[in-house]
Amino acid sequence: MVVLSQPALDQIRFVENQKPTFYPVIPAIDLSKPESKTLLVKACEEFGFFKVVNHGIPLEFVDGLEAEAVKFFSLPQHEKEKAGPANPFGYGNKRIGPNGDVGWLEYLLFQTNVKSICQRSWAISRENPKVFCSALSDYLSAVKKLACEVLESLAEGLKVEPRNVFSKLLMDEESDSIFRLNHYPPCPELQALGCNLTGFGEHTDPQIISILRSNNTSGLQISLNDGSWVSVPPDHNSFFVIVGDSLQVMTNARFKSVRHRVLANSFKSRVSMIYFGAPALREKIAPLPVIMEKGEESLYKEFTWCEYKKSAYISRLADNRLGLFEKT
Ligand code: GA4
Repeated sequence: MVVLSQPALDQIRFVENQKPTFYPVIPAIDLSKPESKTLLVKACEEFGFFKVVNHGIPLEFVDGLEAEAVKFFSLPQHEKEKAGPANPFGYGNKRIGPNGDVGWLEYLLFQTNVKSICQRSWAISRENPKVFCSALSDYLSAVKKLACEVLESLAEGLKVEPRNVFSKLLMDEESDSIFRLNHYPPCPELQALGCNLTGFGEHTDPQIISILRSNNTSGLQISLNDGSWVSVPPDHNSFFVIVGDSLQVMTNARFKSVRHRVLANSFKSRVSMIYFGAPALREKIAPLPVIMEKGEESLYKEFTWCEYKKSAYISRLADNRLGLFEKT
C-alpha cells in the first residue's frame, strides 16, 4: 500500500460532492481524417480541450513508461524521496509548486532534454536506470511528434503560414518543455466522508499545449465557459490535448486555455503522464500578426516565456495568471 506522508488529508481541499456530469460531447478527433484540421480549430475555440484518436503513438511506448512509473510509485516512501524534493524537478509528494498548494498525489517532474532525463533516472531506478531513461526518451520523442502534428494541423486549419509557426517553438533545441508523471493513490476514507478530495487543484497550463494520457481511472474534470465542472471519461487509448495560456495569447484569445482539475478516486489509482510543450525562455509570446484581422489589437502586453514562467512560479495554482498580462 502506498502511504503518502505530510501534509495530512485534512490540509487538502475537499470538493462538494456533486453527481458526476460527464462531458456532453467531448470532441474526439481522428487525426487520420482530412476534416481533422477544421475540427481541431473548432475544439480549441469552444473548449480548449479535446481528445485525439489514430494518434500514431506506439502502444509499447505508453505501456513501457506506465510500467516504469508504477514500479517507481510502488517503492517504499524513503526510496522515492531520494528522487526529491521537486524544486521544481524531481519527486514531489502532495505539495504542488512553491506557494502552498497541496493535493492528493505524488509525482515526478522532468526537464525534457536527454541529458537531464538520463541523469535523473539514476535517482528513480537504482536497479536499472537505463531502462527508465530509454522508456522515457522513447515516449517523449513520440509525444513531442504528436504535439507538433496537432500544432501544424491547427496552423493549417487557421490558414496561417508557415505551418510550423507553432510547432517550431517545441522543436527549438532550447525549448523549455517539461514532463510530469502523476500518481493519485486511492483514498478509501472518501467513501465514508461522502465527499470528493482535490487530487490536483484547478488551474490552466501556462505552456503552449499539453498532451495528457492516463490509465483507465476517472478524475479529470474540465471547466466549461459557464463555470460548471464536468468529468472527462477516462480513455487509456487516446490522448487528451489541453490548450495552454501561451497558445491563447498567440491566437489573441481565439483559442481558450482550459481550466481543469483532478479529483481523487476512492478505489483506484490514477496514473497520468503529461507533456507540456513550451517555447525557449527567450521567445516572445504575442498574438501572431498573421492571425490578427485588419485593425485588431493585441489583448495582451508583450512578454517573453521567461517572464511568464517567473510570474507563474510566484502565483497560486488557481490564480488567473494571464490576468496580469491583459491590456486594460
Ligand atoms: C501547472 C501546469 C504544470 O503541471 C506545471 C505546474 C507547476 C508545478 O507543479 O511546479 C505550477 C503550476 C503548473 C502553475 C503555477 C505554479 C507552477 C505549480 C504552481 C503553483 C509543471 C507548470 O508548468 O505550471
